[in-house]
Amino acid sequence: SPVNVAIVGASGAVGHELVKVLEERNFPVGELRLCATSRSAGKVMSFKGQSLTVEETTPDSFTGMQVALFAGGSASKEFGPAAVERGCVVIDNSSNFRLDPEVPLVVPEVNPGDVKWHKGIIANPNCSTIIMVVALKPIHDAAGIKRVVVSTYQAVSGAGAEGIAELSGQTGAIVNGGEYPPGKFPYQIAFNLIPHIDVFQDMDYTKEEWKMVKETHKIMHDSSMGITATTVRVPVYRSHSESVNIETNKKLTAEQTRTILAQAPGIIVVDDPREKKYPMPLFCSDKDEVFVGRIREDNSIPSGLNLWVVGDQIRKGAATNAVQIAELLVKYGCLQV
Ligand code: 2RA
Repeated sequence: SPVNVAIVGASGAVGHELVKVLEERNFPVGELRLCATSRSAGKVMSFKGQSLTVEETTPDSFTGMQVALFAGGSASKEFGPAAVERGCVVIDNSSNFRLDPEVPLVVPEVNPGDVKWHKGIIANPNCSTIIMVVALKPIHDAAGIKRVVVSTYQAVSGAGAEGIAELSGQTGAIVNGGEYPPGKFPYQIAFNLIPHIDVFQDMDYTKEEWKMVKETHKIMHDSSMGITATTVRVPVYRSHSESVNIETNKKLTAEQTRTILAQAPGIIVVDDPREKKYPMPLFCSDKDEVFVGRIREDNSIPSGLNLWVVGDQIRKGAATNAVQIAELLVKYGCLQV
C-alpha cells in the first residue's frame, strides 16, 4: 500500500536527489510533501511529472505522513520529535543522532536488521563511511577485519551546492588570471587539495575522520576493529574516492577478494589494470552502487589488501541509502498504516 512521505530540506542537493531516487526506484509513494526553511518555501519541484510546491516545515507538516526523510542540518533536532509524535518514522541524514545508542545507524547492505529496533528515528551514516562499509562488510564476513587505514578524496559537493559553485567559479577565475577568495572551504580548492573536512577534534583528527571510525564500529557491530582515517577535499565535483588498506585475520588473495566483492550486494567491481579499468569519480556519479577496483594483496603484512573504492556521495552516500532504509521499513512492515 502507498506510503506518504515528507522530505525536509527538499530544495538542497540531497533533497533533490531524494526526490529523484524515490521516483527512479519506484518507491510506493502515496502523497509526497516537500518541506524546507521559509527561505525555500514556494519553490516548485517535480516528481513523476507532477509539480510540487515546497512548503515551510512546521510540526504539522508530518500529519498524515508515514516516513520523514531529513536531508541534513539541524532540522531533525528541531522537527524530528514532532514527526515521530505524529507517527512518522524519521530517516535522518544529519549527524545529530548517529551515535545515539537508541538510534539505529543503517546501511542496508551491511546491517539491515537494525531498522527493526528503531524507536522512531533511524540515522543515515556519513557519506564516506557508507561508501567504505559497503566494501568492508563482505571482506569482514569472509576473513575478519583487524585494521583499516583509509584516506579519502572527497568531492566538493559533499559540502553542498555551494561547494560546486566555489570550485567552478574559482577554477574559471584563476584560469583567467583573476581571483576568487575561499568561502565554503578554508583555502582555495581549485588546483589544490585540503586535508581538512569539518572541524578539528580529539588528537587533531577532524570530525569527518572520527565519523569514519565511530560510525563504522556501530554499523559493523564491532568496536574492536582498528580504523584510522585521513580525509581530504579534492577539486572534483561529485563522488568520493577512498584508498583503503585492510588487515584481515584470514589471508585472502586478490582473486578471492575480487570474487567476494563481485558477489556482494551494492558493489560493482571494476578491476582490469591491463585494460586501464578502475573506478573514477567521473564515471561513478549518478550511480547507486559502490565501485571497487585496484584490488591488490598488501604483502608488507601476512594478510593485507589494498582497495580503491568510489561512490556517489549524494546517491549511495546520502539519498539512495535513505530510500533503501525506507524500502526496508516497507519490507519489514515497520510503518504505521
Ligand atoms: C563532506 N562528509 O563530504 C561530508 C558531507 N556529509 O563534506
